[in-house]
Amino acid sequence: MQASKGRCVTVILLTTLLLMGMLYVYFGPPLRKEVVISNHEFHLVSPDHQRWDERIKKLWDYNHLRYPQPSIVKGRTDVVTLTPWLAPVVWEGTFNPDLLDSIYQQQDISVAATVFAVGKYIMFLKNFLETAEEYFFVGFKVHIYVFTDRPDEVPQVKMAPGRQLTVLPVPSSNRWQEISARRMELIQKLIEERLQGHGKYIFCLDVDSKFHGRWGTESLGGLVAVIHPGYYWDPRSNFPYERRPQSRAYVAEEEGDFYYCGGAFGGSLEEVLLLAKTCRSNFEADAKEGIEAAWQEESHLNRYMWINKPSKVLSPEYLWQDFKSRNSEIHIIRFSGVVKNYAEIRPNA
Ligand code: UD2
Repeated sequence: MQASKGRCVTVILLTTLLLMGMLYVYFGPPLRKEVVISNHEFHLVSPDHQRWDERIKKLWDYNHLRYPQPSIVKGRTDVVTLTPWLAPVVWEGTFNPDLLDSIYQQQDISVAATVFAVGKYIMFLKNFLETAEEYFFVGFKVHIYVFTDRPDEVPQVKMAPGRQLTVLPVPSSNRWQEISARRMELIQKLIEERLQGHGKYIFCLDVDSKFHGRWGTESLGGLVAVIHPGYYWDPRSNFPYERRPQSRAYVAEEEGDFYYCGGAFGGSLEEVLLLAKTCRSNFEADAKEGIEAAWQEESHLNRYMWINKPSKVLSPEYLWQDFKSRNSEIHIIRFSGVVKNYAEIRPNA
Protein backbone atom coordinates (compact mmCIF):
# COMPACT_ATOMS: atom_id res chain seq x y z
CA MET A 1 0.00 0.00 0.00
CA GLN A 2 2.77 2.35 1.18
CA ALA A 3 4.92 1.40 -1.86
CA SER A 4 2.18 1.99 -4.42
CA LYS A 5 1.38 5.40 -2.84
CA GLY A 6 5.08 6.30 -3.24
CA ARG A 7 5.10 5.18 -6.87
CA CYS A 8 2.00 7.27 -7.51
CA VAL A 9 3.63 10.42 -6.04
CA THR A 10 6.78 9.77 -8.10
CA VAL A 11 4.76 9.42 -11.32
CA ILE A 12 2.84 12.66 -10.57
CA LEU A 13 6.12 14.48 -9.80
CA LEU A 14 7.81 13.22 -12.96
CA THR A 15 4.79 14.07 -15.12
CA THR A 16 4.67 17.61 -13.63
CA LEU A 17 8.40 18.07 -14.25
CA LEU A 18 8.02 16.81 -17.81
CA LEU A 19 5.13 19.17 -18.45
CA MET A 20 7.07 22.14 -17.00
CA GLY A 21 10.01 21.23 -19.18
CA MET A 22 7.83 21.12 -22.28
CA LEU A 23 6.26 24.47 -21.41
CA TYR A 24 9.71 26.03 -20.91
CA VAL A 25 10.97 24.73 -24.24
CA TYR A 26 7.87 25.96 -25.99
CA PHE A 27 7.36 29.37 -24.33
CA GLY A 28 10.79 30.14 -22.92
CA PRO A 29 13.54 32.12 -24.67
CA PRO A 30 15.20 30.17 -27.47
CA LEU A 31 18.87 29.34 -27.07
CA ARG A 32 19.97 31.03 -30.26
CA LYS A 33 19.13 34.14 -32.16
CA GLU A 34 16.34 33.78 -34.70
CA VAL A 35 15.46 35.36 -37.97
CA VAL A 36 12.23 37.36 -38.02
CA ILE A 37 10.68 39.00 -40.98
CA SER A 38 9.44 42.55 -41.15
CA ASN A 39 8.69 44.55 -44.26
CA HIS A 40 10.14 41.75 -46.35
CA GLU A 41 13.60 42.22 -44.88
CA PHE A 42 15.32 39.69 -42.71
CA HIS A 43 16.77 40.86 -39.40
CA LEU A 44 18.58 39.10 -36.60
CA VAL A 45 16.95 39.99 -33.30
CA SER A 46 17.68 39.17 -29.73
CA PRO A 47 15.40 36.31 -28.63
CA ASP A 48 14.98 37.86 -25.17
CA HIS A 49 12.84 40.65 -26.56
CA GLN A 50 10.47 38.54 -28.59
CA ARG A 51 6.85 38.60 -27.55
CA TRP A 52 4.29 35.86 -28.01
CA ASP A 53 2.22 37.71 -30.66
CA GLU A 54 5.39 38.31 -32.66
CA ARG A 55 6.04 34.59 -32.61
CA ILE A 56 2.58 33.86 -33.95
CA LYS A 57 3.19 36.42 -36.71
CA LYS A 58 6.54 34.84 -37.45
CA LEU A 59 5.00 31.39 -37.76
CA TRP A 60 2.39 32.83 -40.09
CA ASP A 61 5.07 34.56 -42.13
CA TYR A 62 7.08 31.38 -42.36
CA ASN A 63 4.05 29.43 -43.52
CA HIS A 64 3.47 31.93 -46.27
CA LEU A 65 7.08 31.68 -47.30
CA ARG A 66 6.75 27.95 -47.89
CA TYR A 67 5.90 27.68 -51.56
CA PRO A 68 7.12 25.77 -54.59
CA GLN A 69 10.66 26.58 -55.63
CA PRO A 70 10.81 29.25 -58.33
CA SER A 71 12.91 28.69 -61.41
CA ILE A 72 14.53 30.88 -64.02
CA VAL A 73 14.89 28.08 -66.55
CA LYS A 74 11.47 26.45 -66.36
CA GLY A 75 8.16 28.18 -66.82
CA ARG A 76 5.79 29.23 -69.54
CA THR A 77 7.36 29.05 -72.95
CA ASP A 78 4.28 29.63 -75.11
CA VAL A 79 3.96 33.34 -74.27
CA VAL A 80 6.20 36.36 -73.76
CA THR A 81 6.32 37.43 -70.12
CA LEU A 82 8.39 40.63 -70.38
CA THR A 83 8.00 43.64 -72.64
CA PRO A 84 11.11 45.04 -74.39
CA TRP A 85 11.20 47.70 -71.62
CA LEU A 86 11.18 44.90 -69.05
CA ALA A 87 7.69 45.32 -67.66
CA PRO A 88 6.13 42.00 -66.60
CA VAL A 89 3.32 40.65 -68.78
CA VAL A 90 1.03 38.82 -66.37
CA TRP A 91 -0.16 35.38 -67.49
CA GLU A 92 -1.51 32.48 -65.47
CA GLY A 93 1.44 30.37 -64.33
CA THR A 94 3.88 33.28 -64.03
CA PHE A 95 3.12 34.23 -60.41
CA ASN A 96 2.30 32.73 -57.05
CA PRO A 97 -0.99 34.28 -55.84
CA ASP A 98 -0.56 33.29 -52.16
CA LEU A 99 2.95 34.67 -51.99
CA LEU A 100 1.87 37.95 -53.63
CA ASP A 101 -1.14 38.29 -51.34
CA SER A 102 1.00 37.74 -48.26
CA ILE A 103 3.39 40.49 -49.40
CA TYR A 104 0.60 43.01 -50.05
CA GLN A 105 -1.29 42.05 -46.86
CA GLN A 106 1.63 43.43 -44.86
CA GLN A 107 1.28 46.75 -46.69
CA ASP A 108 -2.42 47.14 -45.83
CA ILE A 109 -3.30 48.27 -49.34
CA SER A 110 -6.68 49.43 -50.59
CA VAL A 111 -7.99 49.29 -54.12
CA ALA A 112 -10.55 51.61 -55.70
CA ALA A 113 -12.47 50.62 -58.81
CA THR A 114 -14.55 52.84 -61.06
CA VAL A 115 -17.42 51.59 -63.18
CA PHE A 116 -19.85 53.59 -65.31
CA ALA A 117 -23.43 52.47 -65.73
CA VAL A 118 -25.19 55.20 -67.68
CA GLY A 119 -28.59 54.70 -69.31
CA LYS A 120 -29.43 51.10 -70.15
CA TYR A 121 -25.94 49.91 -69.15
CA ILE A 122 -27.29 49.79 -65.59
CA MET A 123 -28.54 46.29 -66.53
CA PHE A 124 -24.95 45.00 -66.42
CA LEU A 125 -24.14 46.31 -62.96
CA LYS A 126 -25.58 43.48 -60.83
CA ASN A 127 -23.51 40.79 -62.52
CA PHE A 128 -20.42 42.98 -62.47
CA LEU A 129 -20.74 43.67 -58.73
CA GLU A 130 -21.65 40.13 -57.74
CA THR A 131 -18.75 38.60 -59.61
CA ALA A 132 -16.35 41.31 -58.35
CA GLU A 133 -17.29 40.18 -54.85
CA GLU A 134 -16.25 36.65 -55.78
CA TYR A 135 -13.00 37.35 -57.65
CA PHE A 136 -11.74 40.95 -57.48
CA PHE A 137 -9.12 41.49 -54.75
CA VAL A 138 -10.80 39.06 -52.37
CA GLY A 139 -9.53 39.59 -48.81
CA PHE A 140 -8.43 43.19 -49.48
CA LYS A 141 -10.01 46.59 -48.90
CA VAL A 142 -11.97 47.46 -52.02
CA HIS A 143 -14.03 50.57 -52.70
CA ILE A 144 -16.16 50.51 -55.84
CA TYR A 145 -17.37 53.83 -57.26
CA VAL A 146 -20.43 53.51 -59.50
CA PHE A 147 -21.11 56.47 -61.78
CA THR A 148 -24.71 56.44 -62.98
CA ASP A 149 -27.65 58.57 -64.02
CA ARG A 150 -29.96 55.97 -62.42
CA PRO A 151 -28.92 55.82 -58.75
CA ASP A 152 -32.28 54.32 -57.74
CA GLU A 153 -31.62 51.29 -59.94
CA VAL A 154 -28.26 50.39 -58.42
CA PRO A 155 -28.74 46.80 -57.18
CA GLN A 156 -28.18 45.82 -53.57
CA VAL A 157 -25.25 43.45 -53.50
CA LYS A 158 -24.00 41.97 -50.25
CA MET A 159 -20.36 42.93 -49.76
CA ALA A 160 -17.79 41.33 -47.50
CA PRO A 161 -16.33 43.32 -44.58
CA GLY A 162 -13.76 45.84 -45.80
CA ARG A 163 -15.50 46.27 -49.12
CA GLN A 164 -17.81 49.16 -49.93
CA LEU A 165 -19.66 50.85 -52.75
CA THR A 166 -20.35 54.53 -53.40
CA VAL A 167 -22.85 55.72 -56.00
CA LEU A 168 -21.99 58.98 -57.76
CA PRO A 169 -24.70 60.57 -59.90
CA VAL A 170 -23.76 61.73 -63.41
CA PRO A 171 -25.92 63.34 -66.09
CA SER A 172 -27.46 61.21 -68.84
CA SER A 173 -26.28 61.64 -72.39
CA ASN A 174 -27.73 60.81 -75.77
CA ARG A 175 -24.34 59.99 -77.32
CA TRP A 176 -22.56 56.79 -76.17
CA GLN A 177 -19.27 58.23 -77.46
CA GLU A 178 -19.59 61.06 -74.95
CA ILE A 179 -20.42 58.72 -72.06
CA SER A 180 -17.40 56.58 -72.84
CA ALA A 181 -15.07 59.54 -73.36
CA ARG A 182 -16.19 61.59 -70.33
CA ARG A 183 -14.99 58.79 -68.09
CA MET A 184 -11.45 60.24 -68.05
CA GLU A 185 -12.73 63.58 -66.75
CA LEU A 186 -14.76 61.92 -64.00
CA ILE A 187 -11.91 59.60 -63.02
CA GLN A 188 -9.61 62.64 -62.78
CA LYS A 189 -12.11 64.45 -60.52
CA LEU A 190 -12.69 61.37 -58.38
CA ILE A 191 -8.97 61.00 -57.67
CA GLU A 192 -8.43 64.72 -57.08
CA GLU A 193 -11.48 65.29 -54.92
CA ARG A 194 -11.97 62.04 -53.03
CA LEU A 195 -9.17 59.57 -53.32
CA GLN A 196 -5.85 61.31 -52.92
CA GLY A 197 -4.24 60.12 -49.72
CA HIS A 198 -6.90 57.44 -49.18
CA GLY A 199 -6.20 54.39 -51.27
CA LYS A 200 -3.13 53.23 -53.06
CA TYR A 201 -4.39 51.73 -56.29
CA ILE A 202 -7.24 52.18 -58.72
CA PHE A 203 -8.69 50.19 -61.63
CA CYS A 204 -11.15 51.61 -64.17
CA LEU A 205 -13.38 48.92 -65.64
CA ASP A 206 -16.16 48.52 -68.22
CA VAL A 207 -19.51 47.60 -66.66
CA ASP A 208 -20.65 45.29 -69.46
CA SER A 209 -18.28 42.63 -68.18
CA LYS A 210 -18.07 39.88 -65.58
CA PHE A 211 -15.31 38.37 -63.48
CA HIS A 212 -14.76 34.64 -64.01
CA GLY A 213 -11.46 34.12 -62.22
CA ARG A 214 -9.07 35.71 -59.76
CA TRP A 215 -8.04 39.33 -60.41
CA GLY A 216 -5.80 40.27 -57.53
CA THR A 217 -2.48 41.59 -56.28
CA GLU A 218 -0.54 40.24 -59.27
CA SER A 219 -2.13 43.09 -61.26
CA LEU A 220 -0.78 45.90 -59.07
CA GLY A 221 1.75 48.33 -60.45
CA GLY A 222 2.45 52.00 -61.17
CA LEU A 223 0.82 52.19 -64.59
CA VAL A 224 -1.12 49.08 -65.61
CA ALA A 225 -2.49 48.38 -69.08
CA VAL A 226 -4.45 45.38 -70.40
CA ILE A 227 -3.78 43.93 -73.83
CA HIS A 228 -6.91 43.95 -75.98
CA PRO A 229 -8.03 40.37 -76.78
CA GLY A 230 -8.83 41.21 -80.40
CA TYR A 231 -5.44 42.23 -81.80
CA TYR A 232 -2.54 40.59 -80.01
CA TRP A 233 -1.75 38.23 -82.89
CA ASP A 234 -1.84 41.07 -85.43
CA PRO A 235 0.89 43.30 -86.88
CA ARG A 236 0.68 46.80 -85.40
CA SER A 237 -0.29 48.30 -88.73
CA ASN A 238 -3.67 46.54 -88.20
CA PHE A 239 -4.28 48.02 -84.76
CA PRO A 240 -7.29 50.37 -84.68
CA TYR A 241 -5.18 53.29 -83.41
CA GLU A 242 -6.21 56.81 -84.40
CA ARG A 243 -4.45 57.28 -87.76
CA ARG A 244 -5.20 60.94 -88.52
CA PRO A 245 -2.17 63.10 -87.70
CA GLN A 246 -4.47 66.02 -86.78
CA SER A 247 -5.62 64.12 -83.67
CA ARG A 248 -3.67 64.16 -80.44
CA ALA A 249 -4.29 60.40 -80.26
CA TYR A 250 -2.38 59.79 -83.52
CA VAL A 251 -0.11 56.77 -83.80
CA ALA A 252 1.69 56.16 -87.12
CA GLU A 253 1.72 52.79 -88.95
CA GLU A 254 5.22 51.89 -87.80
CA GLU A 255 4.67 53.00 -84.19
CA GLY A 256 3.04 51.54 -81.09
CA ASP A 257 3.69 48.49 -78.92
CA PHE A 258 0.44 46.65 -78.26
CA TYR A 259 -3.23 47.52 -78.65
CA TYR A 260 -4.55 48.14 -75.14
CA CYS A 261 -8.17 48.05 -73.90
CA GLY A 262 -10.08 51.14 -72.91
CA GLY A 263 -12.24 48.80 -70.83
CA ALA A 264 -9.65 48.07 -68.14
CA PHE A 265 -6.62 50.00 -66.93
CA GLY A 266 -5.25 51.15 -63.62
CA GLY A 267 -2.27 51.56 -61.35
CA SER A 268 -1.27 53.91 -58.58
CA LEU A 269 -3.49 56.94 -57.93
CA GLU A 270 -0.72 59.29 -59.09
CA GLU A 271 -0.11 57.49 -62.39
CA VAL A 272 -3.80 57.07 -63.21
CA LEU A 273 -4.42 60.74 -62.39
CA LEU A 274 -1.72 61.75 -64.89
CA LEU A 275 -3.14 59.43 -67.52
CA ALA A 276 -6.74 60.64 -67.02
CA LYS A 277 -5.69 64.32 -67.05
CA THR A 278 -3.66 63.93 -70.25
CA CYS A 279 -6.29 61.87 -72.11
CA ARG A 280 -9.03 64.27 -71.03
CA SER A 281 -7.18 67.41 -72.11
CA ASN A 282 -6.13 65.86 -75.44
CA PHE A 283 -9.68 64.67 -76.06
CA GLU A 284 -11.06 68.14 -75.30
CA ALA A 285 -8.45 69.92 -77.41
CA ASP A 286 -9.30 67.58 -80.31
CA ALA A 287 -13.02 68.26 -79.80
CA LYS A 288 -12.41 72.03 -80.05
CA GLU A 289 -10.88 71.38 -83.46
CA GLY A 290 -13.83 69.20 -84.45
CA ILE A 291 -12.08 65.82 -84.27
CA GLU A 292 -13.07 62.74 -82.27
CA ALA A 293 -10.53 59.91 -82.16
CA ALA A 294 -11.55 56.59 -83.77
CA TRP A 295 -12.15 54.84 -80.43
CA GLN A 296 -12.60 57.89 -78.19
CA GLU A 297 -10.69 57.61 -74.91
CA GLU A 298 -9.35 54.18 -75.88
CA SER A 299 -7.41 55.84 -78.72
CA HIS A 300 -6.02 58.50 -76.36
CA LEU A 301 -5.13 55.83 -73.83
CA ASN A 302 -3.21 53.89 -76.49
CA ARG A 303 -1.25 56.97 -77.51
CA TYR A 304 -0.52 57.70 -73.81
CA MET A 305 0.67 54.15 -73.11
CA TRP A 306 2.95 54.21 -76.13
CA ILE A 307 4.69 57.36 -74.88
CA ASN A 308 4.51 56.52 -71.16
CA LYS A 309 5.24 52.79 -71.06
CA PRO A 310 3.12 50.82 -68.57
CA SER A 311 5.10 49.33 -65.72
CA LYS A 312 2.92 46.22 -65.78
CA VAL A 313 1.01 44.72 -68.69
CA LEU A 314 -1.89 42.35 -68.09
CA SER A 315 -2.44 39.61 -70.66
CA PRO A 316 -5.84 39.27 -72.41
CA GLU A 317 -6.85 36.95 -69.53
CA TYR A 318 -7.76 40.23 -67.83
CA LEU A 319 -10.24 41.31 -70.50
CA TRP A 320 -11.52 38.65 -72.80
CA GLN A 321 -14.76 38.82 -74.79
CA ASP A 322 -17.51 36.24 -74.29
CA PHE A 323 -18.16 35.91 -78.03
CA LYS A 324 -14.54 34.84 -78.71
CA SER A 325 -13.50 31.23 -78.32
CA ARG A 326 -10.58 30.78 -75.95
CA ASN A 327 -7.12 30.60 -77.54
CA SER A 328 -4.73 27.92 -76.27
CA GLU A 329 -2.42 30.44 -74.53
CA ILE A 330 -5.37 31.65 -72.44
CA HIS A 331 -5.29 29.24 -69.49
CA ILE A 332 -7.86 31.21 -67.52
CA ILE A 333 -10.33 33.97 -68.29
CA ARG A 334 -10.45 36.39 -65.37
CA PHE A 335 -12.68 39.15 -66.71
CA SER A 336 -14.68 39.16 -69.91
CA GLY A 337 -17.04 41.44 -71.81
CA VAL A 338 -20.55 40.05 -72.11
CA VAL A 339 -22.27 39.72 -75.48
CA LYS A 340 -24.49 42.75 -76.01
CA ASN A 341 -26.82 44.12 -78.61
CA TYR A 342 -25.47 47.61 -79.25
CA ALA A 343 -28.63 48.78 -81.05
CA GLU A 344 -30.70 47.89 -78.00
CA ILE A 345 -28.60 49.39 -75.24
CA ARG A 346 -26.85 52.46 -76.66
CA PRO A 347 -28.69 55.80 -76.76
CA ASN A 348 -27.53 56.38 -80.37
CA ALA A 349 -26.40 54.09 -83.17
C1 UD2 B 1 -14.62 49.58 -76.35
C2 UD2 B 1 -13.90 49.56 -75.03
C3 UD2 B 1 -14.45 50.67 -74.14
C4 UD2 B 1 -14.29 51.99 -74.82
C5 UD2 B 1 -14.97 51.96 -76.18
C6 UD2 B 1 -14.62 53.18 -77.02
C7 UD2 B 1 -13.09 47.41 -74.24
C8 UD2 B 1 -13.50 46.05 -73.84
N1 UD2 B 1 -14.11 48.25 -74.42
O1 UD2 B 1 -15.89 49.03 -76.02
O2 UD2 B 1 -13.80 50.70 -72.90
O3 UD2 B 1 -12.92 52.31 -74.90
O4 UD2 B 1 -14.54 50.85 -76.96
O5 UD2 B 1 -15.41 54.24 -76.69
O6 UD2 B 1 -11.96 47.72 -74.30
N2 UD2 B 1 -21.27 53.27 -71.10
C9 UD2 B 1 -22.44 53.51 -70.40
N3 UD2 B 1 -23.57 53.82 -71.10
C10 UD2 B 1 -23.60 53.89 -72.46
C11 UD2 B 1 -22.40 53.64 -73.15
C12 UD2 B 1 -21.25 53.32 -72.45
O7 UD2 B 1 -22.45 53.44 -69.18
O8 UD2 B 1 -24.67 54.17 -73.01
C13 UD2 B 1 -20.03 52.96 -70.35
C14 UD2 B 1 -20.07 51.55 -69.80
O9 UD2 B 1 -19.34 51.50 -68.61
C15 UD2 B 1 -19.37 50.75 -70.87
C16 UD2 B 1 -18.29 51.74 -71.31
O10 UD2 B 1 -18.91 53.02 -71.22
O11 UD2 B 1 -18.83 49.55 -70.33
C17 UD2 B 1 -17.75 51.53 -72.73
O12 UD2 B 1 -18.79 51.52 -73.67
P1 UD2 B 1 -19.08 50.25 -74.61
O13 UD2 B 1 -18.94 49.03 -73.76
O14 UD2 B 1 -20.35 50.44 -75.32
O15 UD2 B 1 -17.87 50.33 -75.59
P2 UD2 B 1 -17.32 49.18 -76.56
O16 UD2 B 1 -18.02 47.89 -76.31
O17 UD2 B 1 -17.30 49.68 -77.96
